[in-house]
Amino acid sequence: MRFATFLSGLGASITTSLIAASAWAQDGIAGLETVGRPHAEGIGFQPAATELARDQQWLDHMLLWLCAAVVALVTVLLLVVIFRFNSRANPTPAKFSHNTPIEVTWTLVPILILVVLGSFSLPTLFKQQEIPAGDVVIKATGNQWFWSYEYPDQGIAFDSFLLGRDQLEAAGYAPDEYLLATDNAVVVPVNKTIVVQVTGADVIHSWTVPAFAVKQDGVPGRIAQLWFKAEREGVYFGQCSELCGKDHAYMPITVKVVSQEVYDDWVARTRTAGLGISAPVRVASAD
Ligand SMILES: [Cu+2]
Repeated sequence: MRFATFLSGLGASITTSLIAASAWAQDGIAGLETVGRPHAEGIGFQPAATELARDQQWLDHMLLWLCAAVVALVTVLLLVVIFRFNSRANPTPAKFSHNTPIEVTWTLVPILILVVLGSFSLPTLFKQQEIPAGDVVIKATGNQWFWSYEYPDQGIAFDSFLLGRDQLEAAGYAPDEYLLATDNAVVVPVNKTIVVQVTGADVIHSWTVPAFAVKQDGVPGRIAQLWFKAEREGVYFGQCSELCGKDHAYMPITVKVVSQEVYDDWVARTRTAGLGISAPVRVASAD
């Protein structure tokens, strides 16, 4: 059964590559800009493409400054202890064991810090977890080791497999997008609320796209939801982020964010392309 799925996916992959190559030749499209992807030796976040991602990155930077302030304070206190209260500088140490003002202070200040943390992080968390009504609903199922997608309202379903190094160019991806690019891409309209229902077919996987700030475990037997509203057209990459077995590193996620017209065109062509295929997006034809 699984082998059959793999074979059909492989077939779909080859067909898609061929369709992709011909569509690109016809339209001569430069393709979408690649926005959300990791870079070698990068240490920052990927560009924030959703409100959730902007919130998350702002929160991260704020917390970094708060942590830095705490580290600086503790370092200063340690230095004071080391230099002012060593046995040479302070030969007769004080013997008292209680100091109420200090104890009240070191209890209240951490509480205050936690209140500040909570008042900024909880709204961000709730915004992620309160799922709005989706303009487009997609079901993403993690399998060992690929993702399958269904657009129940559009009658679309396909599997999404890793592209081999030799397949990247024909599908319009750069050579260093190996391990990120898939044969069948998820396509969504820009500035629309997308709800993704995530589950797993065998073990736990995780559907993650860093530039959208979404990460949701797909647990067999359960449906979890995530949402995002991408504000910028382009290609975004993600990867399965829950260790799921031998080929965990080989089940990436490719999302193409396009205009509503290009999306509608894609839906129409994907429906006629037959089961198991995500048609290539035609960006130039809509411009
Ligand atoms: Cu995995």
